Amino acid sequence: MTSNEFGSFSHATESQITRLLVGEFAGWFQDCVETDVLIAGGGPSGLVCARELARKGVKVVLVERNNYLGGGFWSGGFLMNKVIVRAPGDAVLSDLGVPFKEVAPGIVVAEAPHACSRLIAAACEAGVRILNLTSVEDVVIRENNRVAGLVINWTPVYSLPRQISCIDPVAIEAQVVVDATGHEAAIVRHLADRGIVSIPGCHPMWVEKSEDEVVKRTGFVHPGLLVIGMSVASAYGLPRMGPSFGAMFLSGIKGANILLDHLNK
Ligand code: 48F
Repeated sequence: MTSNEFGSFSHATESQITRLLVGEFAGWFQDCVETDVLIAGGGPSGLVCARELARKGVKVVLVERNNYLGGGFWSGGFLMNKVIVRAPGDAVLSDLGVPFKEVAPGIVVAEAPHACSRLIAAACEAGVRILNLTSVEDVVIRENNRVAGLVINWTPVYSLPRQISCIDPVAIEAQVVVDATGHEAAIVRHLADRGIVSIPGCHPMWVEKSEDEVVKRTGFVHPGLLVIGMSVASAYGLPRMGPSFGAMFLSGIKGANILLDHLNK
């Protein structure tokens, strides 16, 4: 046994650590493969929606292709780490316990790292199951093209040379899928590629119009598939909004409320 200034670390062997990791992950992942709500994208809208649902007792799995969560919420735009939120979106910052100051009537600014890390922690504390470094590569379809889940693979697989990356994906089934993949609207796009829906893409910037419209149009875009956040703008051809985050929060909350009704929770 070795020791240090704080005492000695508990006993462990290398094989034991490996076995514990595999066992814990396998059991946890088994529980993820069937869920109430499956959210693609861990940006501000996806995290707010996931937290809201999980804290009301809904089983939520969130899939994020990056190693880190937060999407565009780590920076307020143009590599500046302050985030702007227009009222009434600031209520979400208050709820998360994020400090902010009012810099113009109804416009507040917060530190992006503080706001983003609080939001991630809140989603984890609510019980959201998170699969990071995991990319959505397709949708699962049932009768009448209802979206019934997502096809996923580990993100690093897509960086491998093709000759060594013939690795089949796996799938997660869900009662409802949420597209929170931002401007890409990656899940809606999988349907559009098959001619099942159309996707106009977002229009040029107009913050005042965009934030209201994104919240208003948040909802089901197809059976089994709900859009929130900037995916709404891409799905409906709405203007983009730039670095203003109130609509991302309120779209996430509206999406969660629609799903609570839908799932009778
Ligand atoms: O882009 P993102 O932050 O989307 P959002 O929640 O918020 C948009 C704002 O950040 C900002 C804005 C308005 O304020 O214009 O851009 O709508 O987060 C989207 C997340 O989805 C992930 C991506 O890595 C990001 O973290 N994502 C995108 N495609 C996939 C994905 C995919 N195919 N599989 C898994 N994750």
